[in-house]
Amino acid sequence: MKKAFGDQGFSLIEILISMVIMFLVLAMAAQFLQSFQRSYSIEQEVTNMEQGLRMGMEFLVREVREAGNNPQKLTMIPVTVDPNQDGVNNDIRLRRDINPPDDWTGTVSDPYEDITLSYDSTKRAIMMTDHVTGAASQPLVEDAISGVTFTLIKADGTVTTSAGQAVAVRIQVDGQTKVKDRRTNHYVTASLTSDVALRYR
Ligand SMILES: [Ca+2]
Ligand SMILES: [Ca+2]
Repeated sequence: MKKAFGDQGFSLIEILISMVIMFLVLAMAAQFLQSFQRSYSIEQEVTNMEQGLRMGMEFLVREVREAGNNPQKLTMIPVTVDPNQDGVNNDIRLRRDINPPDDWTGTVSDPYEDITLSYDSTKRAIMMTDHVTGAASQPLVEDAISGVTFTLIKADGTVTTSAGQAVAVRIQVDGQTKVKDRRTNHYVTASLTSDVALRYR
């Protein structure tokens, strides 16, 4: 008399079904791990981008705050927005007397006293050019910034193009992740804005 399969162990069908279930569980686990990894890598990208934004903004605020520092009443134009005059306000020229000694001709002539800060879309970075030393532009905060805008602000809070009327420089720094969030198929973006009072006013 033939014994039922159930009495002596697993039937072929049972083994097949349990293999299929095991396979499904493994596949689900793999999928979960993969999506976790994806979200982790975009989180890391967002953190990097936000750090770059903060560093870029801190740097720009520090530099703009020094504009017009002028203890010896030298002749200088402290702030010029769009110094390359291409109509895009992603560059600013700053003059300040911050390093001794000063020459008697009344110019800002020491390193870092006459600089242009500008946005480079190729490097996705802020560049600094020192007009005194003639040193080549140096990229700062590379690969995190997607745009920089400088705007002159009047005492009543409105925008002006006249440096003579400006009491502050509004700095906007935009950031964008290097890769897209695969869940949304979009880059993650963020912006910071800061008004820096001009000290020569
Ligand atoms: Ca420009
Ligand atoms: Ca000086």
